[in-house]
Parts: sequence; structure tokens; C-alpha cells
Amino acid sequence: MTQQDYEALSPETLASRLGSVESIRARLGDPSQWTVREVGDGNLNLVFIVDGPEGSVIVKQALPYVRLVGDSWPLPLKRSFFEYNALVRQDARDPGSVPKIYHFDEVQAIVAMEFLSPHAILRKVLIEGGRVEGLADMLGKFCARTLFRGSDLSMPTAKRKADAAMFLGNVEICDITENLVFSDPYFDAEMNHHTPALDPVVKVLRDDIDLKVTAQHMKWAFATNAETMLHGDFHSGSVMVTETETKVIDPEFATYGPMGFDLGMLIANFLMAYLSQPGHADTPGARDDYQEWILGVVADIWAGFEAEFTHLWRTERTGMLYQASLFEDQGHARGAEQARIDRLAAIWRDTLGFCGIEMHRRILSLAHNADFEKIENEAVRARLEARSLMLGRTLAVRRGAITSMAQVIDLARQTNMEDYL
Ligand code: SR1
Ligand code: MG
Repeated sequence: MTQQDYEALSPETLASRLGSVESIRARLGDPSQWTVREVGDGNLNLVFIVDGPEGSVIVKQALPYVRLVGDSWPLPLKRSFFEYNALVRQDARDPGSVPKIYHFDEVQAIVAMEFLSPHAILRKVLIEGGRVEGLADMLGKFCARTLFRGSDLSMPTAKRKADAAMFLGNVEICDITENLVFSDPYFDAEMNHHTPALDPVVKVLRDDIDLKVTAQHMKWAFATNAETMLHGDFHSGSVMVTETETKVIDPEFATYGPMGFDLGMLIANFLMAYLSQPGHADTPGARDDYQEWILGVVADIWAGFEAEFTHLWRTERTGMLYQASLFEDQGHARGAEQARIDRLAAIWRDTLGFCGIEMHRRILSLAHNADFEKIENEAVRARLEARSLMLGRTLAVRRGAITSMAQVIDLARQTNMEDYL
């Protein structure tokens, strides 16, 4: 492909524009036989499945605006650069966890990558009541490996600082998170919308000073605590699964931020999947066992994260923080363990804070999730969304007092029985 100004691809132009890219051609075969479907249903980008005589490839291209809203909301193409760079790092830090990349074109904002098949988006699978073997184990390890290995606990600090500087350039994308996630839910922001029957609960939340202060504390942490490279948008729509395999996709929101952000967003999306299940059950109670399975996944994600983080702390702490030269080498291994426990406690508190805020923004802000949106009966949807809002409030505001996953699970089960409307 000759270099030209950015131009959005279409199913009609894709083969002529990418047919000469050797790495793509090698996967697909003769471009004259390619068939192209645009399948993007996310909020931002074009996504094409390209089938050729010898295989299939995904081609993702950023649009210069927010697809969900239209060209009235311009958005820089450089998010594609951050997505590409994040995928490269995630694959190095947790090999095999993300799709393989075949081609990147910065000017055209195109990433061509492995077509994951027969994988489905995890959110869809959770709505349908499907189970995935090894899901929590993979996600917990992915969090530990990418968060630990992208930080000053592991990287040479000059390299980490260069990466932090680079990823902190993802300014407009961070701005989306800073507004849509941390501020808009808590006032009558222009792009907000919610199920009308939620009005009384929404008023209570927006009058809740403790909650607003908490949301801003979490925004402070997101914007200023550049601990590690985050996925940045780690919800169940950013995970693809089969019955036995889990892969992580879509890190275009990658930035440097606090470790608890990815964990909190991920757990929030499982808790929303949990609370929304009654809205997808054919008969009352039909999803009870499934709800317990989801809670088991939540518990195992944290346990898996904690175990792998601990393993990495003990075996790969090669960065400038908590150096072995200060602890183990001085016969003070106990100090390194104490520090690890303190750090995990801080990550846990952040996780709960971010989790609660994510549970609010998916119901009150611009970008909602299908877990609730697919429930057609508005009264049922509102009742379940109210539970999510109230659990989110408890987790965020009381994050300093909730010290175990068992407490979180108990709170989720209690909330699942309540009627707040
Ligand atoms: C305008 S973008 C809305 C949301 O979609 C992305 O997936 C992120 O979650 C963002 O907050
Ligand atoms: Mg996405």
C-alpha cells in the first residue's frame, strides 16, 4: 500500500488498499478472492472480518470521531498507535493473552490482527448464561502479569518512565474516562441517560456528598497515580472466549494509571452481569446457579491476581521499588513480605473504589452495557439497575472498611434480594 492521507476503509475498498501488504496477504491468500464484512458494534471504531482462500484476519481502523455519537465528537486517530503499543507489551508480559498482530499502519490508524474464532465477546456469553473454563485464572493472571511487569516493580525505571510518558499522551481517550466515568454520573451531564424509573435512586446518589467526594478521589488516583500500563477499558466487552479459552482485546484506552483500575472495572462488569441475570432468566430462579458461578469467578479473579502478584513479587522484583538489596539481601525478607501485603491492600482499596464508580457510569452516563440494556421490561431493568447503583455506592464509599472478597460476595448476595424502588 502506498502511503496516503488517512481515509476510512470500506468493505468495497479494503482489498485494493490492503491487498499488497505482504503480512496480510500471507494469511489470506489472493486478494481478488477476499470477502469483507464490517462488524464493528463498539463505540469508537471500524472493525472488518476479512476472509480469504487461506484464512481470516481482523482489520480494525480508528475513525476520526466517536462512532457512538458521530462526527460532532472528534477523536484523534492516535489511539490506534496506543492500542498497537499496548498489544505488543501485553503479549510480551503475558504471552498468548492477546491477538497476534500482522500489520500496523499509524497514518491509516489500522491494526490487522488474528481473527479469534470461534470466540465470542464475553459480555454476550454472560448474558446468555454461558460458562468458560479457566476464565478467572486467565484474567487474574493477566492482571497480575501486565500490571506488575509494566511497573517500577519490574521494569528498568528509564524504560518505565519513557513508556509512562508515551502512554500518558493518550490524552483525549483519558479525557473520555475522566468525564464519562468519574464525573458525568454524578450530575445531570449533557450526554447522560438512564431508565426513567430510576429517578428516585439517581436523586439520592447525586445528593450524596460522600459518594461525590469518593468519585473525585478515584478520579485523582486515575489521573495522577501512574503506577503501571493499564488496559484502560477492561470490561467484559474487551474479553473474547470459547468454552475453554480466554483472550483480551481492545486496549486503545491504554494509559499509565493505578493497578486497581483494570481490576475494579473488570470486577464491576462481572457484578453487573451477576445482578442483571434475573432479567435474562426464562423463569424465576432459572439463573440462580449461574449467578453463583459468576460470584465464584469474581472471587477467583482476585485470588488469582493476588497469588500471581505474590509470585512475581518474590521472583521478579527487579525494578527500583522495594529492592531486594534493601530487604532479602539484608536478611529482611519479612520486610519485603510486609511491603507486599501493604501494596496489595492499597490495590484492593482502589479496586473497590473503581469498581463502584464503574457500576454507576454504565447505568447513568453515556455508554451503557448490554447486560442491562437488553432487558426490555423497563420495570425489571430499573429494579436490577437500582441494585447495581446501590452496591456500587457501598463498595466505593466503604472501600476502606471492606477488607475481604468474602464481604464483597455477601454484599452482592444481599443486594440481589433488595428492592430499592
Ligand atoms: C465515547 S466512548 C464510550 C465508552 O466506550 C469505550 O468502550 C469506553 O468504555 C468508553 O468509556
Ligand atoms: Mg473497546
